[in-house]
Formats: sequence, C-alpha cells, structure tokens
Amino acid sequence: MVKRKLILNAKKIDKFINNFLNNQKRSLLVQPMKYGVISGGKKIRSTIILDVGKFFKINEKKLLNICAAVECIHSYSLIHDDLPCMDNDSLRRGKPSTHKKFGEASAVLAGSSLLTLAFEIISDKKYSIHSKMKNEIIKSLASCSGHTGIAGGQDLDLKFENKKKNFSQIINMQKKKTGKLFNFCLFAVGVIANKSQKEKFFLGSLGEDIGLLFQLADDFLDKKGSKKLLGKAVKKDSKKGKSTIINLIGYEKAYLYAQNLKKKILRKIKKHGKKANDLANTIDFILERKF
Ligand code: GRG
Repeated sequence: MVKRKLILNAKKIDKFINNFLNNQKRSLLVQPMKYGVISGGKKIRSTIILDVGKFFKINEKKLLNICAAVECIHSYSLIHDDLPCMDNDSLRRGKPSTHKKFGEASAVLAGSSLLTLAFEIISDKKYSIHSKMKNEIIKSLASCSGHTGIAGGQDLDLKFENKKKNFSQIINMQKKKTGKLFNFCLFAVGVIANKSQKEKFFLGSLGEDIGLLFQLADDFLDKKGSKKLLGKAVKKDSKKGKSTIINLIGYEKAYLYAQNLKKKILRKIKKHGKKANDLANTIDFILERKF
C-alpha cells in the first residue's frame, strides 16, 4: 500500500520538476540534473509532506513546490555524497552515480544547480502562497540544508570516521545529516497550514525524529539489506569505520532503540486521529522497508 503511494507521488513530483526545468532556458547541466533527481529514488520526503498535509486538509497543489524543492536538495546531497572526496560511491538508485556517468565537474555543478533550483521552485511567482509564507519556507529550507543542517551533519559524519564517538554525538550528527530535511518537510506544512510558532516547531522536531528513524533504518539496511533491492552498495559503514548507533551498541540494541523511537513518533501523531493514518503507515514502512 505504501509502495503504491510512493510510486504515485514520485510520478507527480518527477513530472513537476521535469516541467519546471523544461520551462527554463536550456543548459548542458539539465541532463545530469535530471539524471540525479528524476526517475529514481523513493521520494519518501515528498510522501511525508503530502501525508502531513492531510492532518490539516491542505490542497495537494499547495504542497507540490515544497515537495519538488525538497527532492532537489535531497538529490543534490546524494550527488555530492557519492563524489570521491565524500563517500566515493559508484552506484546510486541502481545506476552509475552522477559523477560516474557525467564526470566529477559536471556532477558538482549539476548538484549545485539542483540546490539553487530548489529556491527557484519555492520563490516562483506562479506558486501562489502568501509572500510571508514563502519567506519563512525559504529561510527554513536554507538553514536545514546548510552548515546548521545537512551540510554540517555530513561534515561531522566524515570527521567521525574511525573515531570513538558517544551515543549523543552520533544521534546529533544523524539528526543534522538526515533529520534536518525531514524537519523542514513538516515545518513547511505547518507554515502552509498557518499554524502557531509553537505548533510549527513541534512539527519540525517530529520531522527530525522521523528523519532519525529513517537514518537508523538506512544503517540497518547497510548491514543486512540487499544491494539489488537498494540499488546502492551495502556493508560500507563498517568498512569505512562510520560512527553509527549499530557500530556503537550492536544491531539488536540499535533496533530496539529504533522501535521505541517509532512508538514515540506514533504517539505524537495520535491526536490527529484518522487523518494521521497515511503518515502512520509511512512510518511503519520506514522501519520495515527493504529498499
Ligand atoms: C544539501 C547543502 C547540502 C549539502 C550536501 C553531501 C551532503 C552535503 C550531504 C549528504 C547527506 C546524506 C548522504 C545523508 C544520508 C541521507 C539518506 C539516508 C539518504 C538516502 O535517502 P533515500 O533512501 O534515497 O530516501 P532515495 O534514493 O530513495 O531518494
């Protein structure tokens, strides 16, 4: 059921990004950009945005720009993550990574162009939400992506390799590297729903917990998952000496921690009753997924 929803949402978002790029002037970077962002990837962040939109009965059309922008930032981060100077991976989404296909320089530039495209998509004049909301969304997307978010988390992830780091240092790093973009996803829906500052921050921190759960599941799959289903290399974390919760406390205890985190997330969305069913199913999928 969740798999079907993911496929449907991915089609919508791919179409949106494709149209957006086709309406811009052409450049040689469009091909590697499309390669990196369209036709591939679960688009789980978009699905979470659309699931949370249901809490507040938001018209899906109002959320598509946010979904597309998030997928651009996410794919950008993966293109750069795969570069030889970062995690040096040659397989992504079952295909050669962008730098393997187009060369390093084009991959760096296509990634950077996806980053800026995200902000073009939100600030587009055809995106008809109040300008105050646009500003708030742009500010949050920028801070969740930069040194206080994904980029900062990635820096810690690389610096923690082959170092003895404690539980809270690893959780903090993973909350930045992966959690911050999920924080943005829920915060932005709160902005569109015109929620109070308190509610928006509550949503943001719930998003961060969902992102942490997603990262823990990613670590479990690195250890026990299939390269074929994941479309990327496995068993890299221990080879690279990555600081993960599994490497610190072992698989069983790490899985127990993740199960408790999942329960905590489900408790927090209970107040939305049936309107939270879609998100609850996506949360279950996150921990049990095979891809
Ligand atoms: C974004 C400003 C900015 C900088 C980039 C390279 C980098 C800094 C960050 C990399 C962060 C990273 C690789 C986090 C891991 C997150 C993660 C679990 C990715 C896998 O996500 P999926 O499974 O991928 O959703 P698909 O392929 O399904 O889209």
